[in-house]
Amino acid sequence: ALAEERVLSIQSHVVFGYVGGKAAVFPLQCLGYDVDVVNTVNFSNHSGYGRSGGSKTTAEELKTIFQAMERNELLRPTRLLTGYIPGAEALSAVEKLASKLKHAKPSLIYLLDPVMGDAGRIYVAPDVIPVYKEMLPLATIITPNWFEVELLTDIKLNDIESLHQALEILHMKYHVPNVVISSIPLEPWLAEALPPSIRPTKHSDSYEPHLLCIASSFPTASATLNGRVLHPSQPIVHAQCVPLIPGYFSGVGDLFSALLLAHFHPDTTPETLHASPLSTAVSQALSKTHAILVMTQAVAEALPEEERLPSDDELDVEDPMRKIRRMRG
Ligand code: PXL
Repeated sequence: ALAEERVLSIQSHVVFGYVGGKAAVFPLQCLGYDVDVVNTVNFSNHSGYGRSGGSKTTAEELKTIFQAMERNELLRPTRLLTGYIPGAEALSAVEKLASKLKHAKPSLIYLLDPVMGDAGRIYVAPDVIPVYKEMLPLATIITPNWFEVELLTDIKLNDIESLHQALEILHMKYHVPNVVISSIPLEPWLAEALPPSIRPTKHSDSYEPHLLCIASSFPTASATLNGRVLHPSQPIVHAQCVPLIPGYFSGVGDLFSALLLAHFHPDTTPETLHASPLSTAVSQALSKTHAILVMTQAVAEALPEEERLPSDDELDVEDPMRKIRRMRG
């Protein structure tokens, strides 16, 4: 079946480096998917650098591309992946396409990554927020980070109660069946709230730096536990901690979302309370993303100092370790 699977990927293109489509398309192809690629921007590099050159694809240009594809009968994805789309008008054009595809083919698997910002910094036009809220009911899976969950739900996440509330809004108000929040900085209050079985060990009163990944899904009518049918009244939440790899990486979220979409097989993965199509895909995406980061870090460390470009200072970004320490106070 995989041979016939076709992903339509709508996200950014950068010449240098691996974010957006550059991070997503090759892994999807390696996993056997045909990938149709729409570039939402054509930039020299990602926005973490002080400057970049290039242009955004206008809403008109996107509509022209979608229209021509439709007329030529080239619009036939089984899966849709959307990422960095920096303006509201362009995002509305993508919304119309997603809606058309979903209604024409209800089995379409749509992974919507609401790329808006990270750690309190928004890097798209803020008027995309209401458009993303409107698009949520079309999605099969969404992959917001911690900050993007706050923007989508208008809930400040500062305890387990607010996290539950935010998940409830995404599932019940916006009807998103699968929500994955990856790379949550594991602050002490969050670590304390985890079941001991997944809590990292404590060394001299503090936890080793970890990121938490949460996958929350609504069981479908056919979900079972020990042979008994589960009733879809409560979401099933899986959580996993991964050791934080120190350093600054870009495009990790884009890579993770692509891998998650590639490994999500709702028709062939059994659904139980312990494992679901979502949790199975998340654990594969997490382990592969982690392996790639370990190799990336090893390559960076082997380079002579002056070639380790771009450095954090040049990028004007904060080291995630420092960020976690700052957030912990
Ligand atoms: O990784 C998200 C992303 C994708 N595409 C472009 C970006 C960013 C984040 O900065 O700048 C162009």
